[in-house]
Amino acid sequence: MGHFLVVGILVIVMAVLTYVGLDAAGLMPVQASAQAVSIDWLWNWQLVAISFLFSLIVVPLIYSLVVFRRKKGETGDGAHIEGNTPLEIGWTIVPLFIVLAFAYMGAYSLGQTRRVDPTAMVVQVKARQFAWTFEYPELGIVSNELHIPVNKQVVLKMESADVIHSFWVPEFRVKQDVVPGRVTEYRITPTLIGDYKVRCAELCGSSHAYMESPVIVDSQSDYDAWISAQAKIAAEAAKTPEGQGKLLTVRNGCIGCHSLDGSKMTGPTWFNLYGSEVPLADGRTVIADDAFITESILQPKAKEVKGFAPTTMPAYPLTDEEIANIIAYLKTLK
Ligand code: HEC
Ligand SMILES: [Cu+2]
Repeated sequence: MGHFLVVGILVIVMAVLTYVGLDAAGLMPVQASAQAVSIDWLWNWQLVAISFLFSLIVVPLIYSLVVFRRKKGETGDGAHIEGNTPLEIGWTIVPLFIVLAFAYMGAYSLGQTRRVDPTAMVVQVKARQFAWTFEYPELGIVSNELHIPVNKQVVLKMESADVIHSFWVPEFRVKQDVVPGRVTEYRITPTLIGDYKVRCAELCGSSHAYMESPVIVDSQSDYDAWISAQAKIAAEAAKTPEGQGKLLTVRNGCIGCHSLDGSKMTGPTWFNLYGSEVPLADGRTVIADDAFITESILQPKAKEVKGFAPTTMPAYPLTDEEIANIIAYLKTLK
């Protein structure tokens, strides 16, 4: 009995130390949403269970190795033990209840994260290789940054233009796949003002690792200011062809692959592109005029720019007017 008492105490001490260590390791980023509360609660109980089970295995193991090792001159066999029915019933029933308890806690936590606020604000999200676009349908705003007001539920209605992506902001905890041909929903009630980042959490192609966009949780007044500034920009842009062209490149996610400042991304930069000589993979060069740009948008595979993979750019079936607007915009980038 003395051994059981000692091992029992050691297991509890080890479990507490393991839990305190894991908790202090700061495995989670800050908690920035109402949904994160129930997830962190569940996670915390998982840590308790993990710490206890770890100790329950490791402590008796090490204790036996040390205390029951063969002493000098000992040559006999150990005691022969044949089964123990109460023990077997015990170690079946107790884990059964623990698993059932965790199933209940998991379901409860899932329910909490899916809680619907009927007044939630809607933002439309479009995911494509390799950019996120956010549309505020009631406000006519399109952006590559997601701005949301603090302490208000937002529902993201998400669609993919190509393959499966996944919307993940670690500080909000919840994650949702974006699947082509379907609209998936992501509900979030941000509770902490700050700058975060959405990352794509589903391997979606060569530039998957760069598929991230700012997610900004604003105070209500900062949010209102951002909305009115964006609305003004959109209204102003809609008046000129180049402004409309710029909006099109945001809406279609072109700037997920093309930089405006000369830096190289998945695609060639647009800085000083119009009228320049573009080297092609087959050794020829072409002038980036209206015809070449139009062809590059409608049939990206027709001419391959040197140093880039033509397969990465999807064809965009845009109208003549839209393409003319984009060209007008490209001309301004110098
Ligand atoms: C997935 C990444 C990606 C997206 C999104 C994308 N492109 Fe491209 N684009 C490329 C790559 C890579 C090339 C170079 C290879 C080639 O010629 O196809 C390219 C080439 C081009 C060219 C050829 C001239 C040059 O040197 O830049 C134009 C013009 C262009 N893209 C316009 C657009 C427009 C307009 C959009 C949005 C409607 C767009 N692209 C969206 C990757 C992309
Ligand atoms: Cu992705």
